Amino acid sequence: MAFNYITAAEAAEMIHDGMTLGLSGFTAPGTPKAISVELAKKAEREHEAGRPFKVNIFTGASTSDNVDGVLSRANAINMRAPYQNVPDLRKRINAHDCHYNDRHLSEMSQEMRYGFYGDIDFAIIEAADINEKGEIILGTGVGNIPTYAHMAKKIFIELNEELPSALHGMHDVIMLQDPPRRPAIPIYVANDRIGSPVLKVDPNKIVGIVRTKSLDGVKAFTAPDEVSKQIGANVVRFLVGEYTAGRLPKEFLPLQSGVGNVANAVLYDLGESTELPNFVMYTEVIQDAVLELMRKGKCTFASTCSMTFSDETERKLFPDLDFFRDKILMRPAELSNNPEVIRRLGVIAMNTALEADIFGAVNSTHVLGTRMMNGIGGSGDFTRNAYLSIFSCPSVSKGGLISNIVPLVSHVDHSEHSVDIIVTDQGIADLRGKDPVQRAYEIINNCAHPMYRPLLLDYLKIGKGGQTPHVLNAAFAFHNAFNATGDMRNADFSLYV
Ligand code: 0RQ
Repeated sequence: MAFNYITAAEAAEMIHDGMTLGLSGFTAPGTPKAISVELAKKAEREHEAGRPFKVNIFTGASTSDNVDGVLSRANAINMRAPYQNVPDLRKRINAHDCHYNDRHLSEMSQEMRYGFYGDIDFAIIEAADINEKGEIILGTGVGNIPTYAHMAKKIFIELNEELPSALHGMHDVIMLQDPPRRPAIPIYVANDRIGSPVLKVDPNKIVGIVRTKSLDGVKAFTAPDEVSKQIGANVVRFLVGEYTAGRLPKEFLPLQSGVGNVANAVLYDLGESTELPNFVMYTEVIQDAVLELMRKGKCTFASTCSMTFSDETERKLFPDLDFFRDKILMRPAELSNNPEVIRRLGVIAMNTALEADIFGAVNSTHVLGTRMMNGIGGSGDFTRNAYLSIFSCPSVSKGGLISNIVPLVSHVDHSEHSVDIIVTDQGIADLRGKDPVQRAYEIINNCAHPMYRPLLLDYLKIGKGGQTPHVLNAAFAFHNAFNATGDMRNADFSLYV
């Protein structure tokens, strides 16, 4: 069938106040880039005319400034899920201008199908190619688009000329069946393929194709700072210790790694390690470091939801896809982050904390307990189901004014029941097989910054017993001191006990 080629502005005109949009992609890669920009302009015009205009936006994970940035500056987002990381949207969320539903990424598709969020008016899909049967070669990220496309009443395609059709064969597209009829997921090794290389949609639902031409806009990593390097070295030291002690199988286990500079530094260090064997990844994002590890042969395969590469790396990758086609498989989030598969494969999960407490609970999302940073993302999907769950963070933030090891986390994303190892620039705390007080000494002595250790030990001393000896009215003394004086070192337990 002949498709209708339209402009992004024409597409935006078809989207009305209160509608729900489901977008392809996961992080910036794979996320549509043009219609949302025109939609933001439309929202501004509508607001100037005194009319309400907001839409609900569902994605795979975070997007880019072209979606969350422009739309939140235009105050055009009503409901947003399941993850974001854009400063302007963060401001809207914390000001309650936007309802943010921070969800486990593996659950978003199924919850959408279960009807928890209502209908989808438009799916917007970034594509490398499409044929008249509605078979789409997706871009560099998948996210939840199989479900959104299936449920959407109408579909827009953004056909991005920067994306080579040689991406064909790098996707494993599937929509899982829902309970009570979901069969076992037949992934027994990371590179078992169970879906289709293309996303099939009903061509009659496609109301317009918008031509675009732009890379994903991910910035290149800066060289890791000293603290990130130290954390990376400590994670690798821990893994080497486990491997040589025989607590990891000879062929090693698949790795999951979060995003950011620390995650990138860890992967570089893994690549340098001569004591660890070659490895595969079962993860949700792969960053620049992974491509280099693949060229070296150190990482032999990656199952992921997106290739979160910088533009510089994408430019080098696209002419070389023949080399990478059997080494990278991009899957929907309900598969890349699937608890059943993560548990079966024995994934080693490596994620980042904002703060951890002395008993092993982790806060990944809320700055000082109240302000949303990004969201839980896929960290919970992996942490809860991993063979080994590792969290890392610097021992202090803001030049030492904040200790990232605190008596009690100000918000819990990952409880002590799910966290095995905490790593900071100071060292490694191994929480396995330890009771709460043993864990507290392990964390304080190995992970807390030396300037905070005496204070944390004091907190343990004022405890009056119990399995987890918290002193409830003193448990937030660090956070209260920061709020009152701008420095957690001013925590004074005598004020509370
Ligand atoms: O603030 O930027 O003003 O200096 O928080 O801190 O150390 O640069 O951390 O960029 O690695 O992000 C947990 C947010 C870490 C991220 C988090 C301040 C600090 C700085 C950022 P400045 P860093 P990173 C894969 C899995 C959840 C989702 C997830 C995240 C800023 O990793 O969102 O894991 N994780 N997904 O100064 C107050 C503290 C603080 C603090 C740091 N304790 N209190 N401020 N900061 N610690 C990805 C996906 O799911 C797609």
